[in-house]
Amino acid sequence: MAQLKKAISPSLMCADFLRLGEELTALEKQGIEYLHVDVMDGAFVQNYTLGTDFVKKIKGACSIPLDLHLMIEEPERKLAWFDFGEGDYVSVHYEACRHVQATLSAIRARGAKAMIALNPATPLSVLEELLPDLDGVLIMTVNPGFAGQKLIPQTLDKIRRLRTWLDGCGYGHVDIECDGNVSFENAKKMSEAGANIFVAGTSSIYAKGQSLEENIEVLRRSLL
Ligand code: S6P
Ligand code: MG
Repeated sequence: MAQLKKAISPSLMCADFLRLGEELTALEKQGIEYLHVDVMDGAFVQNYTLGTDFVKKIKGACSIPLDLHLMIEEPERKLAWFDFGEGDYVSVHYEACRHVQATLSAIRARGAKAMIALNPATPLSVLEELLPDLDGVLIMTVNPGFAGQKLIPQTLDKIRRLRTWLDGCGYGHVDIECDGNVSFENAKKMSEAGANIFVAGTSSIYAKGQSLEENIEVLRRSLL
């Protein structure tokens, strides 16, 4: 079993945009590992969120590596629009991309880590020919498009099967990120199933009633 570091990736679409600077400083102080930036194009998913200028601003304002989640059609034609580089993670959806292998290579060529994101209905078998090109797999544990949804339960077993498969065929170093309803309770189950990067949104660190710092502390504890 691979021993990958457990990392938290706050979903910035859930942040308080009127206090974003303060929140980024708090995340840096808390030793947060990545910043999850959801990019939606109104075509691949039924919503619009953060875009190219936001990515550029965050990159210049903060030392935490980006975790760019591109929920956009034909990401292969649009990678150059985004400001990412060495040490950042970039995920493209298998379902949205016709030239997946070439796209993963293009991400790596910029020094970034290449990830494939899979919708809940997309089987793990689509990864078979891509293993050498992958630094990580993002398992959607809800359907992409919106924060505040409920976990699709069978995705827990999908994480478990993926971890077992990766470890068993010499790809134990490949990260598994989970995205969607990563609550304190679900995070523990996802971690036990073998995920190691946790997208934290309205169900955990941006949950109302407690501070960002308190919520991060509770989330870290549930990942031990
Ligand atoms: C959803 C997006 C996610 C959400 C995150 C929100 O399409 O990719 O990254 O922002 O899932 O978290 P929560 O806890 O509200 O589900
Ligand atoms: Mg996301």
